[in-house]
Amino acid sequence: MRNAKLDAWVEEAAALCKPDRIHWCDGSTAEHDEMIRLMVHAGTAVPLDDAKRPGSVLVRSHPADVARVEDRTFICSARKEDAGPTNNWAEPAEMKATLRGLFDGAMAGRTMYVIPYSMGPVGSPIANIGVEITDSPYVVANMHLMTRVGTRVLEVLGPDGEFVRGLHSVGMPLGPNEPDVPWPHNIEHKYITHFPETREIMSFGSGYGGNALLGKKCHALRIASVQARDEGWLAEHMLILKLTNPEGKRYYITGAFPSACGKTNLAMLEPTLPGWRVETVGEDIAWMKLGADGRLRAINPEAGFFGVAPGTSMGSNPNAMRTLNADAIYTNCAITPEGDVWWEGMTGEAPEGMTDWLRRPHNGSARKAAHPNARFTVAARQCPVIADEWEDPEGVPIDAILFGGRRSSTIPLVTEAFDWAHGTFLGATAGSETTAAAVGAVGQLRRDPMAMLPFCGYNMGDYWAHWLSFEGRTDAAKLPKVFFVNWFRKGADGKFLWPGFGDNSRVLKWVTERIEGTAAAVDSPIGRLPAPDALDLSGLALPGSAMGELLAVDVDGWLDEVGLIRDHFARFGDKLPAAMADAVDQLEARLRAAKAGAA
Ligand code: TSX
Ligand code: MN
Repeated sequence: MRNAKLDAWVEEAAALCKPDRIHWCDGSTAEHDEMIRLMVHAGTAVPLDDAKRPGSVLVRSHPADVARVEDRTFICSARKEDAGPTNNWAEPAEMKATLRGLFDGAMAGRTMYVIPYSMGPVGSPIANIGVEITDSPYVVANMHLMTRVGTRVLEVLGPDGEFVRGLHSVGMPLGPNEPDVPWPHNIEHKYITHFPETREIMSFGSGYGGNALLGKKCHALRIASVQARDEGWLAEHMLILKLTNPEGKRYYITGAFPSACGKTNLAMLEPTLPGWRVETVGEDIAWMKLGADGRLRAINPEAGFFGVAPGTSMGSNPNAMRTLNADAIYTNCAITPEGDVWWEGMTGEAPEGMTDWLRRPHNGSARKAAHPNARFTVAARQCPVIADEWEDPEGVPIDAILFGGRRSSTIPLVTEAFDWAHGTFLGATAGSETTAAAVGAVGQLRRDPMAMLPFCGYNMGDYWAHWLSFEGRTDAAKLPKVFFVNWFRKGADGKFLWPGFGDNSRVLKWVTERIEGTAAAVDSPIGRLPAPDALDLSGLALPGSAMGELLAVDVDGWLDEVGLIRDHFARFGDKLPAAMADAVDQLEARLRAAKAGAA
């Protein structure tokens, strides 16, 4: 059973890109093995030691193609204002003309792979089908792990089903006698473009991560956020975790965090509180739709993890380390003489005799062994704490939404929103201080609303209006409770006040008790805070003053924050929903009243 629109589009793409051959992906193990073999023979991949890392390879990219390229990422909506002030915009017809020039003959000497994939369990009412055309076997192998690929998807698509079109090329055609290179890409021209109105993605010149694996950020966030607005649901940059308390009661919590806040670590947490259990439904993206019962239900549209390797260890995330025991693709890590991978933070000391990600000896070098954005790709089903219901086509009912950021001052350990609109405000004002993991100055505050700054496919002001609209779509009591968390507040001595990691289960416990109405909270100008003694600190030896500092509302600090929030909101002009402007006015009024009362 052929899909006529798909056949026509593949024919059109082949006529433009002029590949040597076309391969329709079936998603089989044999096909995956073939992609790995092709990469090994081309010098792209190195097989790892069969005893230490069975079925796994290390890939090293070109040093000029190591991360998403936000300045080369475009939203090509018909109207510029629909892209908004946080996106690069280009006129769709002009961008298509530029891209047609670049894609013309771009796959010469290469194979054009056609990858039918499902974001979400195949056939789920919340899932969505896409097709990526690519000339990169690395992309095919990663898409095998990150999405559901193959024949079953074509069956669900049917003869006239709709799908998101993603055309990708590394942008390096090969002449008749030209040898391939280990990491083909185009050093001069890189374009990651989205056409939200026609549900199309065109990506040229990069083979790396979110630039090239089009199901993830391009489809599941940028295009899907527009589909979600049009159809009344949410496509979010969120983990989904299942939390079970000692009585066996289950809760489902989503969380949006900017990069370098440990989102993957939280999704796979090992609680220090006895009897509590965290299991993973997803660690990067959540698609949430209102169910027949009026509750938000979430699926993880992905099938794998494409995680940042540096910093991942048996200490920070033992369940991620256990997931990586076999059948993983590592990108831009270092390799040991024994054929194992290594990255900064994996173990206390760097092994002797490594070759770094630039293929150079590491001994005695001042350079990092792994690139700071080195990655692992692995199937989610290998995670030892993957939740049984992670592939439930109906999704899981969401009880709470966490927003967070890395903030050394001002923001308390946990704050509960007064209501949905206030929760939307907390998400809209989220920000994080930059770390050494990204380029630029360290410790600068960057606003990253809902952790969606690089991923929202339309005007962020309209996006907040869409969030606000959920209060009118269902009973307010059925919406998840919203919280803001900050694991990174520092004391006067510059040290982290909160131990973080497994002890974050203490905050999650309070969240569930707020859902049940059994834990005490106190109203503050900024939201509801845990009452003294409401957080379970049993077995935790914190210095006497730490809890007070973690939950303190520094009114003057917050009045400064109000000014920063006003600057942030000013970018959105008249697209800023009135409820968001009101929320900042009300916050300021509550802070001024508190200050007058204290004086
Ligand atoms: O992932 C982190 N989480 C969430 C865990 C579920 N990290 C790592 C951030 C980089 C990705 C954290 N770092 C967390 C955290 O909760 N907290 C911190 C800060 C911190 C770092 C080290 C210590 C304590 C706090 N160590 C000691 O106190 C010994
Ligand atoms: Mn992400």
